[in-house]
Amino acid sequence: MGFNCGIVGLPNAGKSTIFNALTSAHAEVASYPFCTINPHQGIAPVPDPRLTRIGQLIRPKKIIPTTLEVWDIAGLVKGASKGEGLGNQFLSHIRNVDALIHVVRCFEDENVAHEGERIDPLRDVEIINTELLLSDVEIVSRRITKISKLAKTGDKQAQEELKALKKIESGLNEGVPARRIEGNEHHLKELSLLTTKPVLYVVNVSEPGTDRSSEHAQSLMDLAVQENVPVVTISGKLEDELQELNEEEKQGFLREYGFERSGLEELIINGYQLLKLITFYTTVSEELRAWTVKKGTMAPAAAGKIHSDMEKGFIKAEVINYEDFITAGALHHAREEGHLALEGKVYEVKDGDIITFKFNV
Ligand SMILES: Nc1nc2c(ncn2[C@@H]2O[C@H](COP(=O)(O)OP(=O)(O)OP(=O)(O)O)[C@@H](O)[C@H]2O)c(=O)[nH]1
Ligand SMILES: [Mg+2]
Repeated sequence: MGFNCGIVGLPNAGKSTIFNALTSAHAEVASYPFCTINPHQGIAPVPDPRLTRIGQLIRPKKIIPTTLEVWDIAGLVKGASKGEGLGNQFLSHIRNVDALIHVVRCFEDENVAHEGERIDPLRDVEIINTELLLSDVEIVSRRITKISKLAKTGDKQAQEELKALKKIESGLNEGVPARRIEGNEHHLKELSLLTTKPVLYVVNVSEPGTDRSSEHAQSLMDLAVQENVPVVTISGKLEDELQELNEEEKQGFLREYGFERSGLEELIINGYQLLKLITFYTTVSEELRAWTVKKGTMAPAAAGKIHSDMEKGFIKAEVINYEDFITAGALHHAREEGHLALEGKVYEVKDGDIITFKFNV
């Protein structure tokens, strides 16, 4: 099971461009709205300097990064939740993702159509957020109708759920996303509401200094702070072009612009934090590999990521922390220096652990 992000935003916000850059899959990009009709699914490798560093020290035959799954869907328009545009169908595509990447257009380009007279990121964000809320209201009210009948028969559990749902419904109607309505977690779980999902705003700007992008972007940053939503600024077009370059050219280019890493890397790293994900590493038969688990995952479940047999037959985990490994400079040195810990079934995997699992088959 991979971790999933769904990209939402207005038509021509640059969703497919960013999706392409992320996945280097080539979804159709065009300057007319609704270019994307079917959702596209892609795999984004997670850039990971630690993986590179470990690789330099142990020189494996193969290095395999961990990945995020990304879904690119068609642009939403006002009324999407009621079936307007290509509508509700697209919202249903992202019901099951783990998090939302909300792309907001800040670049100016007279050849690319957009909502309204001018570029206005605050208006755009509000349109999308309203559609997500309305779509959730519909789901909640459907559930309310269903559960009301049960509640009338005197079913205590149904009555309690009904009370919680009504609270959620009125919150949504006032514009409060479900993720900010507290104390209803177990009632929310089954509904897969869109506004319970963690969200990240991606401000799609033009190349540095070419238009009023940065002014537009600032208004969005302010909103993001107010809403407590993480935000990443990237130039979709630039990032997509960067993908055409080899690693060396890319680094040179970034240095020239004074960036430490690409906006795309920034986006993925933030996505990771947003999803509360951590990375652990395995080195088996000359293959160094990074794996992703949710923070709080126990060693057997982490082994199960690799193979279900390894979870079933789990005996122990031999763990060397990344920092200790780097200090020691080699796995056997780390072992000799006493940095290898033997951990059992109740060990919670830590970010950066280098693990060898022992298991029965
Ligand atoms: N100038 C400029 N143009 C961009 C940028 N990002 C995307 N575009 C252009 O905007 C147009 C629309 O981009 P898409 O990525 O197809 O937009 P979308 O959000 O997927 O649109 P729909 O699928 O119709 O919802 C294309 O012509 C892109 O080349 C950018 O950062 N700067
Ligand atoms: Mg598209």
